[in-house]
Amino acid sequence: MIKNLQGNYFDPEIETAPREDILRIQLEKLRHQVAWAFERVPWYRERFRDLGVKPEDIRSLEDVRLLPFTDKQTLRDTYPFGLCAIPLDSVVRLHSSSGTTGKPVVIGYSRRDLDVWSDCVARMVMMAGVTPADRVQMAFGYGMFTGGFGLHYGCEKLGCMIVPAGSGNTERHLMMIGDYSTTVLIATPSYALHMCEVGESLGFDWASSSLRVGLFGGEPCTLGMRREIERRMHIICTDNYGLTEVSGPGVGGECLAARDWNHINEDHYLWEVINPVTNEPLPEGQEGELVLTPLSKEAFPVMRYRTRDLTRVTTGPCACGRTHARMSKVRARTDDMLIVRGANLFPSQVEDVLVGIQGLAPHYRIVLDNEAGMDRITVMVELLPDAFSDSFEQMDHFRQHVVDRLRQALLITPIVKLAEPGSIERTVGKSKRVEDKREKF
Ligand code: DLL
Repeated sequence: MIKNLQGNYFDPEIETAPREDILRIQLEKLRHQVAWAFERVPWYRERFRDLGVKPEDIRSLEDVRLLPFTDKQTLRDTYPFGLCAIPLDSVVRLHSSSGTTGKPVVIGYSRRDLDVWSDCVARMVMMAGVTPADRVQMAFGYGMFTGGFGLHYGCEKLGCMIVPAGSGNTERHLMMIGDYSTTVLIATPSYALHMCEVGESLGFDWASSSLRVGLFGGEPCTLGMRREIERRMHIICTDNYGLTEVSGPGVGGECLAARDWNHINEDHYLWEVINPVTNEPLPEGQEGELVLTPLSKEAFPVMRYRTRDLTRVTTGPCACGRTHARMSKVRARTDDMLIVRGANLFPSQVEDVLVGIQGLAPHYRIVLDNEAGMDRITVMVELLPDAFSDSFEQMDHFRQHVVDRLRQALLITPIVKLAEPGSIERTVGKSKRVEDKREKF
């Protein structure tokens, strides 16, 4: 049941501020951030000099385009503390995101940075319908990953009772839901799905459990996957978005009025959407790469961070009463795009097809390799126990049906392997669904 579409704000004054006020705050803060980074971080001073830009050149929000982009590589090149704008003894926390190669990306936080971060998280938690009366169970890890601590302090700021269980140990999670009557679950959507499955196998009664809201994030969740979790857990699944380089979770979150969008905390993040190839700005509403400039960062100012996440943004009014812009759910990253025999495809397209086929479980892997110099794509997907049959013919017929559905959507013909129930590895954090074993020529 969805109620309280309006009036459920953590910081009503700013969350419902007229747009012209938001834009004015953004410009003030942008100018301050630019001067802050220029004065304190030699890396920015050099880039500004190369581009012939001075802080006083920033006179309007559009002038953000004068500034240099940053990306993961910038943080690797300046690893660990090259972008730090405050004395290291004023840094009170470090987090990092695990890169797949080389050094991680590390970000430091001042005390004020942590305060702003937990405000942002508290807002988006409340947007999802969570109140101080809720009991929140944490299934993110509390390590260098920003998910655990980020959501923990946001929920605590809101006044919830938080159960810091951490990632993994699904049976213990189920026990805690039962024993502590927790009402909110924080997890990646793929782990939530795994919890559904383990719960069902142990006879856990999701329908009468106390859980009512899922705060899920850290990875994409297709509409089909969301419906699946909602149906099996009997909760409302909400999405929230963020990334380590600009703080962590809390960049944006889903309100209960506009379920397919996440409101961006615009007084703390300036967004741009650009064409990822030409780097040119795109008009509002068009899909492109999200570029973020945090506006309140003391310790690690980051300018025009290239998120690689594909989204579109609207500033149109929202029924929840919030005036902050909304970004569409991130379904893919520019670097997720697979090019298979010249065709472009995103893993989320495969997922969309699979979750729409009765008899398949939402657990799959995509493997790419070469055969005789040609790209080959194999989709391994689990069968639901009920769909399993001893008849080879029936199974092959079903497999062919999956191939046909994928071919219609992707315009290439994959190999499909139907896997036994439970045979595809589950993860406690972010799922890894694609394995690219192709030789690079
Ligand atoms: O995943 C921060 C986070 C933690 C957000 C928990 C929400 C909840 P990183 O590990 O640095 O930080 O990964 C950031 O994960 O650029 C997206 O590609 C992806 N991502 C994060 N949230 C979502 C989401 C955290 N809601 C990267 N939907 C981002 C889709 C997401 N992708």
